[in-house]
Amino acid sequence: MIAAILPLLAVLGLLPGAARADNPIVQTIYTADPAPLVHNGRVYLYTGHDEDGSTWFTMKDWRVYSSADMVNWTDHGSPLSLATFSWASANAWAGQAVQRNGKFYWYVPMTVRATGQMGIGVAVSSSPTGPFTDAIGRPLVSNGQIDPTVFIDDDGQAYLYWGNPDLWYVKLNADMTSYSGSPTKIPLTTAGFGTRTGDASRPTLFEEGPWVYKRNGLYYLVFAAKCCSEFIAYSTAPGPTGPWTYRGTIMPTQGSSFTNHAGVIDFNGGSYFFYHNGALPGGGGFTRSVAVEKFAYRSDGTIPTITMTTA
Ligand code: FUB
Repeated sequence: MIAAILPLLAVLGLLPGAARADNPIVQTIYTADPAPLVHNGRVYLYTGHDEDGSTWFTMKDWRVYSSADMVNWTDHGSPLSLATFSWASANAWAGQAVQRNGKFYWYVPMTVRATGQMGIGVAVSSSPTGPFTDAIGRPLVSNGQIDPTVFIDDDGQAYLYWGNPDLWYVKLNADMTSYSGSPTKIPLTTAGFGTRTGDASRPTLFEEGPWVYKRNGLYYLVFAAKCCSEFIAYSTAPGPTGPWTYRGTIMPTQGSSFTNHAGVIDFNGGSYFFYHNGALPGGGGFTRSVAVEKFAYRSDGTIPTITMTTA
């Protein structure tokens, strides 16, 4: 029995004396699209779940892990799945959770059964590990685009950003489950998001997977750039809606995956960059694994190049 449990403990960094969690963070299943959340002295890591042997992004549920030290990770299972949303039919893709007023709101994209298009739902729980329920019983937004990131500014205004091929945002109301005004397109200029060559329909590097946050008064928009050997790049702005200035590449590679997808946090005095690749045995573009690297911002707030420790 002990012999059977030891490997599981080891991959989750749970062995006594473990100094550092190995990458990938999760070595028991394939996980993708990491979205970390710091709450009450722990990092909660929300991920997607690639099925064994997948040949497409046939994802059905999301997973939660947590850690108090970035070494030992606890597996909280799957508190959210397509089955949570009566209106959804497929494609449990990249989301992000946030805490407000003692509740946790998890924004996730899925196929809307009635239209066949991607839409974004919002699930709610009183615990970061769930269980989560569908907060409104319908998509919050539904324009065929994906990869929501949620950000609450210091003045309490919350924003939801998402998109591929465009980049959209909307101002969320304080209830976090409705919004004011209409979804607005962020202008994808080459000054804001870099220059892509070889695809006249997509002149900038922005592909998908936006991740918005604020640090020392500067707004950051980290994103997956240029399908289909995606790398992670970022832009900064003086405000939550821009104007954005392209700042360059953070992580130049995607390992043996062809996508990459980032989440960035500060925790216990360190800065951490989460991403995914295909580093587990059998891994690849549809069998991905989440990983993390510690890094330090430069004194001017720019982000250095970050290298994968496994690919
Ligand atoms: O995991 C499915 C999709 O792949 C995500 O929505 C994209 O960001 C890419 O990682």
